[in-house]
Amino acid sequence: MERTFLAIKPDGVQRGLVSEIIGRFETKGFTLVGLKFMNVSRELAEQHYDVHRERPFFGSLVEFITSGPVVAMVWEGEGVVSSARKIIGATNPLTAEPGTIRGDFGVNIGRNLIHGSDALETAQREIALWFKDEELVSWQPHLTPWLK
Ligand code: 3AN
Repeated sequence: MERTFLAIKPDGVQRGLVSEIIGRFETKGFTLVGLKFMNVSRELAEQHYDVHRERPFFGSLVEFITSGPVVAMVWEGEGVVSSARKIIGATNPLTAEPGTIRGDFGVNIGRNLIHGSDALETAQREIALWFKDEELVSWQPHLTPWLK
């Protein structure tokens, strides 16, 4: 089953949006398989954002993600990688559609509340980077017939 990596960034935590954000994936019908509340080391941040190493905002990106605790998560479900990206909304919260997390709560591209893997291969890389195998819980939710 497909899995994706999501992280509520320090601004989402500071603004008290943890339950609101988690709720969007839970009520959609995706399955939570990994969750931890943690501070991010500079090393992990730099590895996570490695593709942006040459971008002018790389330094501030690493600074920001290491500035306070984050909620790191793995979610499972059919098509979860692209669906989660839709639920999250466009990178710039000012152009993100209302109804998306960034569209509803964000105003600043550098403070866009949540990270979501952008493709299946990225998801696999990020899950392996942030979680040990034994931190992931495989389980079958007792879904109502409507979600099967
Ligand atoms: P997304 O998070 O939507 O996948 P990416 O992967 O293009 O967006 O960028 C990673 C992160 O870098 C974004 N979440 C955002 O915090 C930051 N970022 C992207 N573009 C800019 C920018 N022009 N200025 C500042 N920060 C940016």
